[in-house]
Amino acid sequence: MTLIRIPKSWQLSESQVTPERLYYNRRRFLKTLITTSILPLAGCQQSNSTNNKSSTPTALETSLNLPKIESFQTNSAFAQVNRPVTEEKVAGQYNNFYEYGGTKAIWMDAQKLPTENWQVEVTGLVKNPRTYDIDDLKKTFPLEERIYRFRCVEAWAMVLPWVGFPMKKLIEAVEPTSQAKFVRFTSFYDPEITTGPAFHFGTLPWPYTEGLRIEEMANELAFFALGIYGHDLPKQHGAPLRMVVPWKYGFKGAKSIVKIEFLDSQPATYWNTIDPKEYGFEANVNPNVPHPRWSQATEKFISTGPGLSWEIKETTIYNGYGEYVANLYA
Ligand SMILES: Nc1nc2c(c(=O)[nH]1)N[C@H]1C(S)=C(S)[C@@H](COP(=O)(O)O)O[C@H]1N2
Ligand SMILES: [Mo]
Repeated sequence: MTLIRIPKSWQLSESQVTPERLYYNRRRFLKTLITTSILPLAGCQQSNSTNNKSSTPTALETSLNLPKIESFQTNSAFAQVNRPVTEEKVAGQYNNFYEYGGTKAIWMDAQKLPTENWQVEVTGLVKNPRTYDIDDLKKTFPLEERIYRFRCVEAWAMVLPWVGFPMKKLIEAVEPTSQAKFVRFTSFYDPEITTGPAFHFGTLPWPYTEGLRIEEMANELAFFALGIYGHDLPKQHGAPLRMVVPWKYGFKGAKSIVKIEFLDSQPATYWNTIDPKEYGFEANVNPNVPHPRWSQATEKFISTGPGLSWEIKETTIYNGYGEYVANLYA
C-alpha cells in the first residue's frame, strides 16, 4: 500500500492512487481502526501519533472528545454512502477555517474559539424572530445523524457523520414572510481572536458569511450540524453550530454561526466578494465546470487511516445528490 503525504498546498502535486479500502459500515470500520496505528499527518507538527499506548489523551484527542449527544436518530435515508466514513482524527486535523489561519493545520489555533453561552440570532423577514442558545436548539429540534459526502472546492473530499437537524425545521419555526428570498449566515468574528492568516491580515471581508436561496435552504438535504461522530462539534469543525449543504462546495457551509438573516435580495458573501469567478454564489459540485485554476473533473478522496492518503475519484454532479437537488437548478 502506498501512502501519499499531503503537501501543504493542494496545487503542488498530482498523486498516485492508493488501493481501495472500502468500509461501508462505520462500526466495523471503527473496530478496525482500534487495531491500526495512525501516522502523524503532514503539515501538522503538533499532531500526536497514536502509536504509543499511553492512556493520556493527546491534545488532538482532547479537542475531538467532546460530550456525546444524548439522543439522536439515525436517518435511514442517510445512513451510509458508497464510500467509507473518514476517520475522525483525519477529519479533525485537516480543516479549512480561515479565521484561525491559512493552512489545513488550524485545529490547535481554533481552540481559541469561545463557545460558552453561544447565541444564534434568527432575524430579518420572518414572523417569529428568535435568539436561540445551543440547548434551545437541541431541545427544540429533533436531532438526527446523517452521513454525507463532503467536497471542498479545492478538490479534496471526505465522508462525514453529522448530527443536527434539517434547516427546513428552522424555516418552519421562524416562518419567513413572502418577501424572504435569500438567507445570510454569519460566522463568529472577533479580531482579537479570529486573527486569520497573516498574509491576508486586514484585507479579507470578515466576518465570514455565506448565503443560500430560500428554496435551497428548504431542501431536504440542507442541514445544521451541532455534532459530528456522535458528539458535540469540535471547534475546528465549526462549533457549536455550522451549515452542511452536501451538494455544494464546502465553502458554502459557514462554521460557528451567530446570525441567520432572511433577506429579500442576494447577500454579498465572503469568498464571492474575494473572487466571484472562482467562488460562485451558487457553487454546486459539478465536474463539468472547472475552477478557473484547476479541473473539477476528479477529486482527492481522503482515505480513512492509517495515515493520510487519498484516492483519485471522479467527481459526481451535485456530489451525488442530484435526485434531491437537480430540480432546484432546472
Ligand atoms: N467561518 C468559516 N466557515 C468555513 C470556512 C472558513 O474558513 N470559515 N471554510 C469553509 C471551507 S472552504 C470548507 S472546505 C469547510 C471545511 O470544513 P471542515 O474543516 O469541518 O471539514 O468549511 C467551510 N466553512
Ligand atoms: Mo473548501
